[in-house]
Amino acid sequence: MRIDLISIFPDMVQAITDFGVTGRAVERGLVELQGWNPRDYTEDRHRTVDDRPYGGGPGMVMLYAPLKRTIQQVREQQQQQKISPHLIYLSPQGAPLTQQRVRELSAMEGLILLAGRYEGVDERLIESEVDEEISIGDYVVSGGELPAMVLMDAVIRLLPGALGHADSAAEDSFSEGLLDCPHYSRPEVVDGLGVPEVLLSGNHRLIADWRKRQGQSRTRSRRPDLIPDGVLDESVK
Ligand code: 9D3
Repeated sequence: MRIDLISIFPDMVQAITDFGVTGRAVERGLVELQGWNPRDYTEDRHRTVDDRPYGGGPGMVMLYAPLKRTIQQVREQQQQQKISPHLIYLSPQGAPLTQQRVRELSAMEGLILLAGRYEGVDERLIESEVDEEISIGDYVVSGGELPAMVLMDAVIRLLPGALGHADSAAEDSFSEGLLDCPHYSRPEVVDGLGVPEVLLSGNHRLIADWRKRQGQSRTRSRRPDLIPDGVLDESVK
């Protein structure tokens, strides 16, 4: 997969390329990642990427022309690799990102992620170039870069070969979509706090059943919105 990030802070992709699961995926060549700065595609002496909004009001708007030229460069590069990329604008007005959408995006050959700053980008660019607008949730962050990195992380870890065996198995398990069970490790007692007996029993059927019920009851109490009607065992209620 190829992912291009368009941002006035393109170096922020290093959070993805230099660390952890996503860093290893880049090393292994599972994903090719490149940052692009629209400031490099300006044509004025001040390298202007933003201006005041028509109609007045606070804040600035990202200019159409430098973004359009940047997108054209990126599209050219992806086309050289025979890729027709899907262009996503990270925006508070977008549809909230879900694991279902992450799975679909991870099957695509090429993504272009457009991260805005200031109040956002000129609407005409969205109309002519953007395939999809995505938000990461109903809270305000300062720009589209962190949302773009959240999306990249979620997508890249699903690429075949990115995760270790244990993780990929967990991804497929029945518990997908519900909250996880609690986890414990050594020592058996810490500050007088023990470990649930069942986890020390060696009975793997009993342990699997306990974990499933723990996940279900936590989901019921903390995130009832995640539970489709009629899914949980009667006995958990
Ligand atoms: C007048 C209100 N504006 C500023 C408070 C709106 C606004 C503009 C730009 C709010 C946030 C941003 C920058 N955020 C993003 O670009 C963004 C975002 C987010 O803030 N929350 C969740 N998902 C996303 S995706 C992109």
